[in-house]
Amino acid sequence: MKHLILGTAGHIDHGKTSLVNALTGINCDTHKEEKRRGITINLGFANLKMPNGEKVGIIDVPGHRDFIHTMVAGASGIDIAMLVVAADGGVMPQTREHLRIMETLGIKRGIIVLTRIDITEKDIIEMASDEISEFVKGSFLENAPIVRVSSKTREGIDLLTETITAIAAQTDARPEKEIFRMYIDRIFSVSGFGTVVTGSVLSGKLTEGEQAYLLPDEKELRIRRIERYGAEEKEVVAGDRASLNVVGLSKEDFVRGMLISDRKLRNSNLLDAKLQLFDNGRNLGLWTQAQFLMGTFETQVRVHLLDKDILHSGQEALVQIHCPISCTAQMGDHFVLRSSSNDMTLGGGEIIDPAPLHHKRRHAKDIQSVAKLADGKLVELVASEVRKNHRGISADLLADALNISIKELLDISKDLPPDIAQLKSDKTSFFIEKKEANLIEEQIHKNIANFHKRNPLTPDGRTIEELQGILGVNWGAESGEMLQLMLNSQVDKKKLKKVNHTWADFNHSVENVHTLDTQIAVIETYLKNSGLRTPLMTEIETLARKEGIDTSMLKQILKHLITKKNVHQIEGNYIHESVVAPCRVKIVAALQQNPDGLTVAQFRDLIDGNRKICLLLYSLFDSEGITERMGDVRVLKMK
Ligand SMILES: Nc1nc2c(ncn2[C@@H]2O[C@H](COP(=O)(O)OP(=O)(O)OP(=O)(O)O)[C@@H](O)[C@H]2O)c(=O)[nH]1
Ligand SMILES: [Mg+2]
Repeated sequence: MKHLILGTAGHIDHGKTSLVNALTGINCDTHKEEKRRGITINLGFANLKMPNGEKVGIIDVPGHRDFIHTMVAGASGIDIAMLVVAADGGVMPQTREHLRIMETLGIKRGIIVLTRIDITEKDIIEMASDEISEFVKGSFLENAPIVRVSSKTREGIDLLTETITAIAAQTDARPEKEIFRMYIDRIFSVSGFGTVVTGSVLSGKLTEGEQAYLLPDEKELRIRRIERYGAEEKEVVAGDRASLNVVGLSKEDFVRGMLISDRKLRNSNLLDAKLQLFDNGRNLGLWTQAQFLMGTFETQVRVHLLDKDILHSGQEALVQIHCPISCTAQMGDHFVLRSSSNDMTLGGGEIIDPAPLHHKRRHAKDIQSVAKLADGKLVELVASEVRKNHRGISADLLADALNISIKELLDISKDLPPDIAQLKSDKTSFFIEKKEANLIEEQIHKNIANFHKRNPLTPDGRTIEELQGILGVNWGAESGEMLQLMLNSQVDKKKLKKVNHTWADFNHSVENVHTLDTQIAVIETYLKNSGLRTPLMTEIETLARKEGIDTSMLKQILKHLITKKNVHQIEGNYIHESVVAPCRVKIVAALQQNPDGLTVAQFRDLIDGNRKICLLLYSLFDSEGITERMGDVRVLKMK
């Protein structure tokens, strides 16, 4: 089953609403004001059951020139255009304007309907038909069928239904995109149900019970019930008119232009776009105030020309659009631009970058990169986003930044330009510009080399947290993981090695360091010669200073001696193993003789030392698993 929406278009009073009524039996002009004035003001919704049993959604738009923004909102989600021209009226201003708008919105298929033939002379109908054929030349309706009907007598209505069926068969379903997006075009409360919103599903699908978001507010919603053409459904997909009963949204939360999506999408006040002006004599200067219409979203914007100083009527340019409010767009979204006074449609175009940098100075390089994106290649947009993130970006954040799904991103990642590197882990991927990755690697090596220079006696290098801080690779929860991948690859290349949770230079080795041999010897000899008189730290420091060893170097030397097991650090005291070893032998022998244990005083007598060293040694032997404490005495620890 195909999911398609057909939209009417055409000048006021040419018979659009009457035609929809004749086709479907549904009268779209339901509002009091519409009935009173005899014109359409709001969008109308209907559906047509085709002879093959499938349904096509119909949106009826107003023809009045004051309601062009409503027409744009309605036409934004349609697949097939039905341009309605009264045979007794011919091509009129909004026939022209609506056709241009639909072309701008990227609509590719359509039908032309000549109405009111029951009240029009035959030769006038012929003239109108010729006029319209001439008028649509060069547009997407050039080869569209022209069907003559009377909504009053129903002449031609069956033929029109058949024609719609045939066109629907030829129309491709919307390209599959994963993210669900739907502009809300109506919101109302239904007693017993709560809030209901309707719209044309632009992309993706939504299932009953699923979680969704109101954008740009990011309010969380739940989809309680889904209807499509008045019947309950489990899901809606792109090309459907959907009616969603949502939990978590009240009418007060709603502002025109809001979207429903199954994902939080990024907003921006800046948009890069390709703008085409209509050929109606209006030029644009470097900066122009204009009315911007996209889906149901509508705001005054400032348009900044990027690659031209003046944009002539009928011409195309790259522009940066400055919105006063956040806008949620995707690459390829279509928009319409009207004059600020809202009396004329100026043109329209396509979004290139939904969240660009501010191109303040119109640098040639920036414009070139926007121009590259203008070809509509997603892979270029991805590359450009990666280049904006000097320290790399995860697949998740990248997809979020571009309002695309991770699957879409990973599908095209193999086609990324050669300056972009992809680092893959089991769980995800990271993207970074190669020159930036090289820069980070260089910084890593430089930093680790410096660290070794300052800490020659430790085999350790830098921890990942330290490196992350130093390099500024700190853009999110996963940035450490990206750095880890970069470090692992350096390990594979034998440039780095992993030492005790740190990364060290591959060739770094304490054994190779002899620059401090003299200083080490001074400290070690001092500790050896101190014997049972445990030196105070201040005494060691004084000696070190005299020898030109600063505090940080002293710490390293002590750590080095401890690592080599030449020195013991016990409760802040440093005692050489040559002092400890004979005591160890003596106490083991004595305790073997005295299974009831020895007190500190007895130990003191045994080694002829002081109380302090005895306490320290007992504590050391306890930690070595030789002795254990039993009340006032130490005994041999039973193995
Ligand atoms: N005799 C005759 N009258 C028609 C036909 N179609 C429409 N009309 C009349 O033309 C007038 C305008 O018709 P609508 O269907 O409201 O026109 P519309 O294009 O929807 O107008 P807007 O929505 O305001 O732009 C109404 O009075 C209709 O009754 C037709 O085929 N034959
Ligand atoms: Mg109407």
